[in-house]
Amino acid sequence: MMKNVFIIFLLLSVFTFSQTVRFVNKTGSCEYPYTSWETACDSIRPVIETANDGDTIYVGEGVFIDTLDIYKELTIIGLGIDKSIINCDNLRPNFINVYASQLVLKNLKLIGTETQSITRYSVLIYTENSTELFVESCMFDNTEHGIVNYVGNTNINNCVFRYSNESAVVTSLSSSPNYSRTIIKNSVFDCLEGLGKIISFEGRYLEFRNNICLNSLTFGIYSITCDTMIVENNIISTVQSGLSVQQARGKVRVVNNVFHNGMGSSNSSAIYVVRSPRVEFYNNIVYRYPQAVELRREIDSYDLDYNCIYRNTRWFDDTVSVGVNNIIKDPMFVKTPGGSEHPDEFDLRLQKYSPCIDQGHPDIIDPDGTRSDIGVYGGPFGMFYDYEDLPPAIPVYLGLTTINDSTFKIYWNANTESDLAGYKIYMGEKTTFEPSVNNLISITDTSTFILQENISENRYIKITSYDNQGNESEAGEVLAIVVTGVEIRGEKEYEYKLL
Ligand SMILES: [Ca+2]
Ligand SMILES: [Ca+2]
Repeated sequence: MMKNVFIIFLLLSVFTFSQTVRFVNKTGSCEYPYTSWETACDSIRPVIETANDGDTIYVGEGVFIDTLDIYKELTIIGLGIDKSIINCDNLRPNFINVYASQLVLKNLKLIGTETQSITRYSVLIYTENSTELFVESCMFDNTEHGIVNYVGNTNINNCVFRYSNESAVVTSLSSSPNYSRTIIKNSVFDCLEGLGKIISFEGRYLEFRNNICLNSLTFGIYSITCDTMIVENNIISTVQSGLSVQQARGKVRVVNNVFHNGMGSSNSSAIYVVRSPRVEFYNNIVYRYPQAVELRREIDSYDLDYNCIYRNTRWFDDTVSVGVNNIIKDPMFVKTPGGSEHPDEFDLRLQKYSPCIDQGHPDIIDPDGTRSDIGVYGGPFGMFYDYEDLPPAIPVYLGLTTINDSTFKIYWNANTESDLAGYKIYMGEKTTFEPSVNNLISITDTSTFILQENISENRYIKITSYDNQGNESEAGEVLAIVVTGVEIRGEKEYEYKLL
C-alpha cells in the first residue's frame, strides 16, 4: 500500500512540473505541437493556444504581426530586441491581453501604435488579473502605454521604453483590491519629448533603481497614495517634473539620483511631495532645475541633506528647511549633459577633485567601501570606477571691449571646477596659430584680461584653462582683433572688432 501511495505521489510530481518547450520560427514546418525549431509554427498565436501552464515558448528571428490573449502561465523568450519582433500593427488598442497569474517575457521587441482614439489608448501589455509580470531585456516601441498592470506585481529589468503621450508603465491603481509591488531596474525610458509619464503608480511598494529617464514634457514618476517608494541611482534628464508624489502612506526615499534639466514651467521641481509622512532626499545632484524640492502641506517629517544643487536651481522657499551638508557647487561630471538627451551624450561619473566625492550621507557606503559620493554612481548600488583628472572646460568668450587704441578688455565665462588654477592667453598673427610658450602673453586667475598693445595689424587671441595639476584645456574659439584702418587726412584711424 505504501508503495502505491509513493508511486501516485511521484506521478503527480512529474505531472505538476512537466514543462514543454515550444517554438515559433518563420522557417519551421509548423507541425503540432511545435516542440522543436524544425517543427516550429510561423506565428505565435497557435503556439500560445497549444501551450500549457509552465511552458516556455522560444520565438525565432523575424517580425511577427499579431495580437495575443494569454490565459496560461508562460515564459516567452526571443533572440533579442533586434531579432525577435512582435508588431501589433494597429490591429487593436491592447496588443497583449494577459489573463494568467504569471507571465515572463524576455529578449523581445514589441511595437505598438501611436494612433490615439478618444476612448482608448494603445497598450502593449495589458492586464487587470493579478498577474505577476516579469519583463526582462525587452523593448517597447511606438506606443502610448508600454505596460498596464492594474493589480498584480510587476518586475521590469533591462528594458527600453520609447513612448509618447501616456505613461510608459501603469501599475497598481488604488482601486485594486491588493496593493501591489513594482520593481523597475536598469531600464531606459525615452518619452521622445511627448507628454507621457515614466510611471503612474499607486501600489504598496515601488523600487525604481538604476534607470535612465529622458525627454518628457510632464512627469517622471507620478504617484498618488503609494505606500513606500524607493528611488535610487537614476538619471532623470530633461523631464519637466522628476518625481511627483501625493498622499503617500509610507516613506518616500530618494537617494543618489541625478535630476538634470527640468523643462517647461519655471515652477517645475526635481521632486514634489504633498501630504506624506516621511521624505528622505540624500546624495542627489539637481542640475539646471528651476527648483530642487517642493514640499507642500502635511509632510510629517523630512530630511533634505548631502545633496549637490547647481545652476539655476534653488530650494523651494524659506519654509523648507534643508540640512547644512548640502553643497552648491559644480559637481564636475566627466561629460555634462547638454539639451535634448541621448544616453551617449553625457557621462555623469565624477572627475577627480569633484566636490561630490565622499560627501554623501555618512551612513551610506560606496562599492569601494568609502563614504558615499553624491550622484548617480554613489551608494551601494553605484559603481566602482577611477576618477579621471580632466582639464577644466574650454573657456567660452563673452566679449571684447576696446578701451582705447592700445587697450582692450577681453572677458569670458568663469570656469567652475574646484581644481581650476587659471587661464593662459596666447596671441598670434594668424587664426590658425598653435598656442605655445612662444606666443603665451599672459596667465591670469580671473576671467578678464586687459590687453595693452599698439595693434596695427590683425591679431588673434586664444585662451585655455588649466588646473592645479597642470592639465590644460583646448583653446576656446579664436578671438580676432581685426584692424579696419581708414586714412583720414594722412592719419590712420583704426577700428577693432571681435569676429
Ligand atoms: Ca566614496
Ligand atoms: Ca582636473
